[in-house]
Amino acid sequence: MAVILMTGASGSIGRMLRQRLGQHELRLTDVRAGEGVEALDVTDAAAVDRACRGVDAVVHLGGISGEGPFEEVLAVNVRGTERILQAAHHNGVPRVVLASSNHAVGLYERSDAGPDGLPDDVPPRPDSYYGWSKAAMEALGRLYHDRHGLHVVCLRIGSCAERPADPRDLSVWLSPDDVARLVEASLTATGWRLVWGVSANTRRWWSTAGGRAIGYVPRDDAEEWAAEVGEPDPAAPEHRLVGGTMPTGPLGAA
Ligand code: 15L
Repeated sequence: MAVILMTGASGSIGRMLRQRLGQHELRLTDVRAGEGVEALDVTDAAAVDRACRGVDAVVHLGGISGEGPFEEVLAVNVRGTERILQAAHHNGVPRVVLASSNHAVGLYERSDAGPDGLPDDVPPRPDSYYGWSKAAMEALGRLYHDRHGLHVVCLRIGSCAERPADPRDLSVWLSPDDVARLVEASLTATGWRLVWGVSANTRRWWSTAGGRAIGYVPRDDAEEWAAEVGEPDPAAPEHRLVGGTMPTGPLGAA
């Protein structure tokens, strides 16, 4: 059991994790207070520092979760993550799990994947300002690992939802139970790591190596919903590209 500070606890992934990480003492925070959730603006360095006192790990989910104006993703995602890492270091918190995203590398294509799938640690190739902010968060995590020895696991999350919603999800879905398994595994991992956040989907084309290395064993498979979501169009860019439709949307549009 660990004392875990969770940011973004009222978001969709936060809600999934709250129900599934009950064996830990969770300190739930979000930009707005809610039931059992304290208000924490991740860009407020003093408040973040106070929130990090006496915790064993931070699960940092808070931030802008889709494309937005550059200044906004810079302020919230990048500066907010710097505040978290700084406060973790200052308070002797050994471990931070960062919610990165497939959009940090959204412009890779299926043809870039080798026989073992697209590696977890392919260099950044963002598909949007949002994806760029996630790549910057990963780099900040590396800085804090290299300079201060923090263990930082950056999760390159696919499409995390209760159920697959469209044909792309047949490959990139991350189920609620698997995201909990992934975070649980990340809470004992060491070093600085990039790990795909994806379930055991039959049509997965992203490597399983990074997850295996930290003991993440996904169990769910989007294939169960294949008939409902329909078949992908193999010629469509969203089928070819890691980032789905985000790489073809306008830069900076909320
Ligand atoms: C993400 O990182 C976003 O937060 C989410 O809104 C989806 O766009 C997801 O990736 C995805 O790629 O489906």
